[in-house]
Amino acid sequence: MTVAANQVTTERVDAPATFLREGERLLLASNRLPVTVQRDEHGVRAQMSSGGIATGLSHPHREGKGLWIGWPGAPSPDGTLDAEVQGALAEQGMVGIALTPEEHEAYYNRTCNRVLWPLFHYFTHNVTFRHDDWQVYERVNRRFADALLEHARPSDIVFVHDFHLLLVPAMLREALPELRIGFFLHIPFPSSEIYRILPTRAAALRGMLGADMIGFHTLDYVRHFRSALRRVLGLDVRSAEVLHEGRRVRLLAEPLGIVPEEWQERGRTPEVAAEVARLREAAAGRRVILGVDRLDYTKGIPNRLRAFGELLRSDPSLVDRVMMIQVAVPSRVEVEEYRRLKDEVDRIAGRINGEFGRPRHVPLHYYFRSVPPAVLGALYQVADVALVTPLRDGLNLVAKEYVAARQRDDGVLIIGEFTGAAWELGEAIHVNPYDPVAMAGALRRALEMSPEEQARRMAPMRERVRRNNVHVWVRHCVDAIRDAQHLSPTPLLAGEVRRAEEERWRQSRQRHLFLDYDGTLREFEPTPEAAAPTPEVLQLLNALTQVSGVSTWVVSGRPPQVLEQWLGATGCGFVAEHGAFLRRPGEHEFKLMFRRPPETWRPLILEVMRRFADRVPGSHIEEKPLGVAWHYRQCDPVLSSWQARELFQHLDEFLSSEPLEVIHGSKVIEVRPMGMDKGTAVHILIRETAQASDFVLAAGDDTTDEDIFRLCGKDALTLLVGERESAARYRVPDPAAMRQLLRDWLALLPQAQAAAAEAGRRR
Ligand code: GDG
Repeated sequence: MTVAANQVTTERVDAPATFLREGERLLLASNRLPVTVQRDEHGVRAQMSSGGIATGLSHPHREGKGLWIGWPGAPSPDGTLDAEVQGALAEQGMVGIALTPEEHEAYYNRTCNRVLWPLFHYFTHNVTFRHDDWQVYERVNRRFADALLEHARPSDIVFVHDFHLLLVPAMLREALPELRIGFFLHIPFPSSEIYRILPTRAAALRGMLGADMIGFHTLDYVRHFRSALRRVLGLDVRSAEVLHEGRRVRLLAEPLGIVPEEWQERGRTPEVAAEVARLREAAAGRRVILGVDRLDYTKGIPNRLRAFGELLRSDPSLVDRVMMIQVAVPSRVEVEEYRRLKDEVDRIAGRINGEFGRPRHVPLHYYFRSVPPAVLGALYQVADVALVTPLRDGLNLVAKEYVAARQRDDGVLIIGEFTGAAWELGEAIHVNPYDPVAMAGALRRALEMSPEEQARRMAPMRERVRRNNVHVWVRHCVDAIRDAQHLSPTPLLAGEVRRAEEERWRQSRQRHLFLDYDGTLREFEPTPEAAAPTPEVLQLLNALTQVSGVSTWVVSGRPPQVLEQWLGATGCGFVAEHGAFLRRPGEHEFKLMFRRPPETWRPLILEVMRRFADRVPGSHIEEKPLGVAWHYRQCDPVLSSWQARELFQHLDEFLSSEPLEVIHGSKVIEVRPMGMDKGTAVHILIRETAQASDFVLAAGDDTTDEDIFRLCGKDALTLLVGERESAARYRVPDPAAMRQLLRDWLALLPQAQAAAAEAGRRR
């Protein structure tokens, strides 16, 4: 992960102009293209549209020499875009996606704007979910993925954006496993408590995990995303990386930047200068407070206007000295909540002007429309105070633009605490947007602030916005996409390597198999007792033990009597209870490999474990001949892993002076005598047969199997079953794949072939 947003300033330098390497192109995908296609008597025209993503990605698009795939803004009744429209878009490096009016309604208006947008912004009461709408959402995501696949070259970097396209990364990954894919969420990722409300929560997370890099604006969103992965998918995410389906997914906290020079330079054009003069004249010496937003309920416009009313009420003399300009850009006007919001804002604005207006002075100038860039630039310059107080906002570019557009170190930024950009803009006045009195207080403070204090606050923010610009942002994202692919975890045993190992196996004379049981030969079950061997497992072990030249050992943490009862008849050798007991092939007794240590510790450990078992429903204690284990599979993943860490720490400290050790295995915390581990046992067995054995295969899924991987010699084929950080050389996905591999390899041996033929003749 990159460093926290508020720590980055001193580390960054201006990015070079380009972030791509030889032969690479950037393929962008977002719901909306940054243009709206319009048809008039002169033909088809593509006109720039405003909004956060359009602002953020236009520069990387121009630099990226690639394509931008998205919806051009007008529904297509027949679900296609004509050649003229695609032609106009192609001229600008864009590809249009067609949406029928019905799709636009179900995918965009309902699923995006009435489920994902409100939910991710904590407006749960605005959420209305319908499964059939989600199917349309899926279908439209598929269309985006197909369009990307149609244009993608292997050397491209595909960068998918925002909550409209959550499923696209996994769709791309499935079709082109090697493709380099990034995903960026521009809105907040909410606390997992809120996220869990989404009925399709697992599918959406899996969709995002198709990417090599998932980017967010703040560390808080990364934290929330990680706990959603733990809680919803049960994934074990301990760092800024997630292992998923054999790949490493990087999680990045990287706030989007702007192009600050554009705002600086725009401020110096004659057009903006004229606009500034006009606005100053209209203000007639009054101080100007500015708000600029899409008219969206997340932006907190009613609260902000009420705070302005509160300010005037608290000090009526201000009426002659200040004015407020609020630009509210029409947005999502087809959605009911947005229409209601407009009515509410109209009413509040009317009330304020009714109460405080004078014949030649209107205190609140409220514009329900978009303004041209030159006017926006002028507004940023004229404003003495920018009031950016969304109730919840992923980042907020307006705050950064205000800072970038200042021509000197003056002006005051007031920013809401629930705005992602507040992290980076630490010198602004921070307010709780739900508290009108605090907001009015912040306004008063801003209006009274000395020029020295303004400069002290504004100068570092201007510098930071200049440095953390969009070029740096895109470079960090693209680097993280590339890096993730280089850091591939333990590779799958496949292709050439598998064929070479197969050959080595076939050519050997003495082969030794050391196989863990739970999670390796047999799938996990909710309780340990339920994981008895299936006929398939028994058949496989029987077949292995009947072939000469193969010696098969089951190496398990299970106590001897369980292995005896379940697998005793197969004729395998056994290492039980993590190396404490041994039974060689053909023997009937388990031998203790250690002198049994005194057991004085047992009642105490049991008491501690019982306390934890009480706290975590579904967990239970297993007493073994030499050790004790606390199992927490099938428990609430968040509560149980938190309690497990606590128990581990507790026991670790408690046992530091005892000849015991505590291990954290797969959903189990276990206390066992020191020095008793699977690796040591296997090491002894390998040493005994060193002369005779020319092929060693060790397979396991758990952290306790790592000891085997480390101690069974560099020539051994070590196999991790599943995925996580491991010392194993290769991995197979799951126990079924492990069994299949053993069956396949068995079939390669002449004795097994002869036995199969014999069996066939007898039938
Ligand atoms: C999403 C997230 C995140 C606004 N009015 C006019 C106008 N604008 C431009 C601004 C700014 C952009 O639109 C608005 O960006 P925001 O960041 O404030 O908001 P969202 O559209 O909600 O964007 C947000 C963003 O994605 C990027 O990741 O920051 O949190 O919600 O650039 O300048 N432009 C013109 N006329 C206007 O009237 N020309």
